[in-house]
Amino acid sequence: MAKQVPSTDDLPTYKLVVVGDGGVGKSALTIQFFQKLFVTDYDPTIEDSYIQHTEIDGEWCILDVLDTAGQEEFSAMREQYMRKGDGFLLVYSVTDLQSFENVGHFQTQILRVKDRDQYPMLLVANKVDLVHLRRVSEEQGRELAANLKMSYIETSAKDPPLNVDAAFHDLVRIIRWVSLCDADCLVI
Ligand SMILES: Nc1nc2c(ncn2[C@@H]2O[C@H](COP(=O)(O)OP(=O)(O)O)[C@@H](O)[C@H]2O)c(=O)[nH]1
Ligand SMILES: [Mg+2]
Repeated sequence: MAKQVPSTDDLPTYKLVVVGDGGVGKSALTIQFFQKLFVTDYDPTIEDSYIQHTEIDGEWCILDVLDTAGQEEFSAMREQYMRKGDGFLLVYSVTDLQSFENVGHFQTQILRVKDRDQYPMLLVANKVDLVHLRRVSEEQGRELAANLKMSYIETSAKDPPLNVDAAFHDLVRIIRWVSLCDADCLVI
């Protein structure tokens, strides 16, 4: 029997923001999560948000996700989401060393906007299916995550997807966890 979705009014909403260099797979991950399909030629300039009711660890919630696009040009939508974001997926591609090296800039930007020294974030190493093109190892990824004091997950947005739901769900778990204590428990 289909599960009953509780009325929207009662549900907590989590605003999640997907950031990272162009081409790392932000849109592919977001669309794989929301629409269960792998996109190969999604317009890199499109910045859009998606909403879904979902059940995570037995608790229903509303996920409101912004798939960001473009680094330089001003985007009012992104500014607003950054400010209101409850958690951030920091995505790089394991095939693109530069995107890995740029992760720190995104974290700095978020912490500046939030005026905090910790915030719910998850480091996402995407495109792990491209084994022969891999330039950033799991060890390097985990080391960076430890340095930036965040959790780490390896994903592939390509079919069959790997850890795509897990990435979004883990971020919600981190947000819930932090809201139960305070930001101090982010220090691993
Ligand atoms: N093989 C593989 N390709 C991916 C993966 N994620 C994204 N891509 C491809 O990488 C390119 C850029 O992805 P896109 O989601 O548009 O990147 P964005 O600019 O960060 O939104 C597209 O051709 C995607 O199909 C992945 O996990 N594996
Ligand atoms: Mg995109």
